Amino acid sequence: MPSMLTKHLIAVAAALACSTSFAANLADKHNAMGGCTTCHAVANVTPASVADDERDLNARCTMCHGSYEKLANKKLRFDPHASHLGNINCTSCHSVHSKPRLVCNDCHSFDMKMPLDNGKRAKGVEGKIDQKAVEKALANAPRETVDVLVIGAGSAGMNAAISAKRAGAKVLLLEKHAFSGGNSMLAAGGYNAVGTPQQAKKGIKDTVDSYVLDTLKGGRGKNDPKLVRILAEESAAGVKWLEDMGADMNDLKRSGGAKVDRTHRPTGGKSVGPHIVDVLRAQAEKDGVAPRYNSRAVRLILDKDYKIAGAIVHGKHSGYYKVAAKAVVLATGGFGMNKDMIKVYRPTFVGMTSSNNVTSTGDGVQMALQIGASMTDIDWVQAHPTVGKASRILISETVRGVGAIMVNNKGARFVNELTTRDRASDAILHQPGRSAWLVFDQSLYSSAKMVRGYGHLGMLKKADSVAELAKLCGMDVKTLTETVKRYNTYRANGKDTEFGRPDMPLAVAKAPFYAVAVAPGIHHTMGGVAITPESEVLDIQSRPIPGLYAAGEVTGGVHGFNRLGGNAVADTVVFGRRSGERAAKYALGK
Ligand code: MEZ
Repeated sequence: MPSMLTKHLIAVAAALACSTSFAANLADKHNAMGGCTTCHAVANVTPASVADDERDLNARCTMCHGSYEKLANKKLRFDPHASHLGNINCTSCHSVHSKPRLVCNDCHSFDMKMPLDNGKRAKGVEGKIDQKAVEKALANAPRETVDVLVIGAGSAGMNAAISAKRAGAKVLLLEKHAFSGGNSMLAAGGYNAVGTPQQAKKGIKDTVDSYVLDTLKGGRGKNDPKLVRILAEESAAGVKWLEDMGADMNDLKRSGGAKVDRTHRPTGGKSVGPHIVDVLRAQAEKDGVAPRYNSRAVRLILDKDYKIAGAIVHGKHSGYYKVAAKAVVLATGGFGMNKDMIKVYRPTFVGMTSSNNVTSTGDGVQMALQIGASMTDIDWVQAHPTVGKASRILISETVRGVGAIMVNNKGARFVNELTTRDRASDAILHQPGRSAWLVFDQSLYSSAKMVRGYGHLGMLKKADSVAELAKLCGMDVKTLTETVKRYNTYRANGKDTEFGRPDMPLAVAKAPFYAVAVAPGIHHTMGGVAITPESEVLDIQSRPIPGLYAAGEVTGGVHGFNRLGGNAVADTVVFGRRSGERAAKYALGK
């Protein structure tokens, strides 16, 4: 049975195919209306006359076609103009000079077959680097000069750019993709913080020490304790910083491995990532540090004293050029989507699905390695236990946090659902079929917006009774019925005597009942460039490389062997801010 999403896409594909105006390519159609100047500012278009971020082109698209709001077809179940409202540009999806096709998988990586998908992925993100052109650009004078160059416009990069700008630096923020967000955009669960008004309001007693202890325990004691303490100490200030920009962080829940509720997220259980990425992007625009899209840093430059001097950048239209910078912040994310790096650093995960954004290709690690940076914990890669089995969509830890149980393909529970990710993933991989189901009821479905989102995408099985649900999912009816009954008794008694689940916020009791198939997938690369508490990148002799800073998933040391849910967003905000401030201070000689 095709999923709801697939059915919808088939309808969109049919509409595209029938539309004569889409027959060849959009350029022909636009040409007929007035030539190149319909879309471009000049008649004799050359690559150099098109800005890499395509801002002008996008302004022209909406000038004629109307805003995203106007284009959104409210009658459609899925309309990217509505779901991506303002957070991507027209040219992120529509390439005017080529035949129209559905490009959802260029970014989303739904595992399901897409109609009108020719299998070719956008090249901008991972195209082969032309080393000769890099050498040529290195020999040339810089095309521009800044104080601080920030590479990567996910949460870490945008936080760094905003901080550096506010500290008085001239900043350039680069993003290799056509839109901002990176893996942060996909973060569902929340942001771990201690000592916030949200915790006080709920009467939650928490301390920095407790946060540090949970994080070290989750990381099997392999984390850098100094980095962990900074993460905890500055976590609440990071929440306030986001709130001052307009973020809603008012919902509070518990993530796996935490002793108390300290995971902050938007009201109503909305996903945290897209929300804070929207807030940060708007703030970056306001502060004059909007990301320059379609611009990939490919090489870091050192001067003769082994100090950072800038980077070589590849612009989608402008080609290779040099940016001179006194300081560089690497905020390029992890390498969960780089198959070659996974093969080298975590061979046991070869072939495993991944929840990551297509941008997570390890560029920062590779550029840093090239100039002799030191790596820490580089082979520690986290599998998230619950990636959607028929897609690469992450089923957030929140779903278990707010009450779902996890059963195997027979219908039996097999692990404390709130244990750490490495243990939960390992437990699933020991079950028949190496996969599992999350099972929950209508109360949970109604309480969390993100869960309704999975329903919207057609990922959920739904039935009026537990027995029917078991049949629908191919589980053993008696096993699932008894599992649910036993779990509800544990909840009523306040003690899970079977698996020791510490928190059971909801029973599985109110029809209809739901299930979603899940399996472990590569989620976070804990290792990366080694940094000091000041976010300075270390060389192989553990000395800071002057002028080079890093933050977020490109770094190692914060999370140890296993990252706790909610600590990635905290990491990007705390160390993003820190790296930006420190880089600005260094660049300005303060
Ligand atoms: O921090 C994360 O990776 C997280 C909370 C993910 C999730 O399951 O939602």
